[in-house]
Amino acid sequence: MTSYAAVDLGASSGRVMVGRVGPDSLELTEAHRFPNRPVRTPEGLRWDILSLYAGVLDGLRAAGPVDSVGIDSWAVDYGLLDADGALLGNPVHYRDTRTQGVAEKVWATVPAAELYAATGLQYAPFNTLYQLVAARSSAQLAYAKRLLLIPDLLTYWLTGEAGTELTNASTTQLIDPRTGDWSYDVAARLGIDLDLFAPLRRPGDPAGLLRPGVLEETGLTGPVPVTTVGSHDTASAVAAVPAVGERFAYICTGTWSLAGLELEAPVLTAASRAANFTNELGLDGTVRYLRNIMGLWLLQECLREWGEPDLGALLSAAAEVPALRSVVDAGDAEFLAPGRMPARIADACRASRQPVPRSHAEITRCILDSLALAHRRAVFQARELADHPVDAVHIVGGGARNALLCRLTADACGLPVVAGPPEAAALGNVLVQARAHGQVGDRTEMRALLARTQPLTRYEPQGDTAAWQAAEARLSGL
Ligand code: LFR
Repeated sequence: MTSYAAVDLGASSGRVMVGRVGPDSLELTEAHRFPNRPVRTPEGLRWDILSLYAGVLDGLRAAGPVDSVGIDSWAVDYGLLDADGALLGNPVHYRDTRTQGVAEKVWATVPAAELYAATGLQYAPFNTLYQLVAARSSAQLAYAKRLLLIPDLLTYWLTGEAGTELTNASTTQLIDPRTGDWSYDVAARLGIDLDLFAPLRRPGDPAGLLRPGVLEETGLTGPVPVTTVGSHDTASAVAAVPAVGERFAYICTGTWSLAGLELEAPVLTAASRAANFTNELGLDGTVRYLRNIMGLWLLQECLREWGEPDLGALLSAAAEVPALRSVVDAGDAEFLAPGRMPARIADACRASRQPVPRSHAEITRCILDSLALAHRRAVFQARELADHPVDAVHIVGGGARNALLCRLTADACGLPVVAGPPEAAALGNVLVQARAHGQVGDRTEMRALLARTQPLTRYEPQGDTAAWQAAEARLSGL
């Protein structure tokens, strides 16, 4: 048995998991879980990166002896370092408003169609490219000598070595998905200095050894290597989709729903751009062809406002509410910012002349119906735009535990849903480390090991297809 520590940071919590891998076994246990609480400072919404780093150290201490460590987190955000390697300020949260109106400025220099053809990335206001243009005249950026994406920053603090992991770099909108190298032309035209980025590294590459100070603080005995994994959490989660064959779609659920396909090559067509599909990079040169859907963020924000009621009871009550009474566009950037979520959902229903959900159960049902509908839309469009057959939909991540969401997604798509594993990102992180240490083979073997060892639940489609079609038509007409 070999033990790997997987540090997996999500937008609302971080965890350090320990994966134990044997010849035909894979077990995951949680060593430590800690909250991730963004802070609204006078400058805007910021990540509390020091408390996250403290959580990582606590987690490594709780994990005990491990053979390697890997780190993944959400994408696009970064820390800036000065010439001494010291962090300049708290990393800006991707939900901060600084990028409002920036895209239009960027498109005046590099038209949106050209940007898509060069980078294959969906439009999202928070892509690193827009964040860097928003920060253009800031003192911090002027002083910065190094930019490290969040998992690369934590790796740097753990090992002293700086790199830019490719799957996460592909979310910056500065990478060409055909070559896996920087999009030099786009960067030059927008005045973005690519020298800020440390050299690219790929999942499986060594990322240094835990520094003596880290060993001391965590009680670990060295040497302990840090191994580069798919450091974008979604890349790690897709690596852990327990699919057999290639005819599958996946939905990585958590704060976001990332719904799409694993492809061998990017789809850079005008139709794909119009549908706002992204071509992010995955393991072994694969493309994560997917769309961002607001996801369980909609529900998390309501729960926060309602004082965190019991989720199980709420979901049971939501299951009893009549289906598809009101739906909102769960892909709408209107829902990106935090705050007043129940009211914003009610407003969206009112504006589209649908019944306004009032009780907690009704609002929850509206959210889950809307998510299932957005899942359907993304799976159907991806299948068509990439001309790729889909026999089953895999739901991985936290939403795999939400039976109502899984059932509604199966019904909406008219396809079987295979739900699990819920800790897909951590498992993908562990498996890439295991692979780098020669313990598992290629992606197919990794997936087969997951399918054999992880409990999965299958949902056969049962719903009324016509009702979902009608809801889709209603939504398209909004
Ligand atoms: C999911 C995720 C998405 C990315 C969003 C923002 O955790 O990484 O893939 O679009 O967060 O970084």
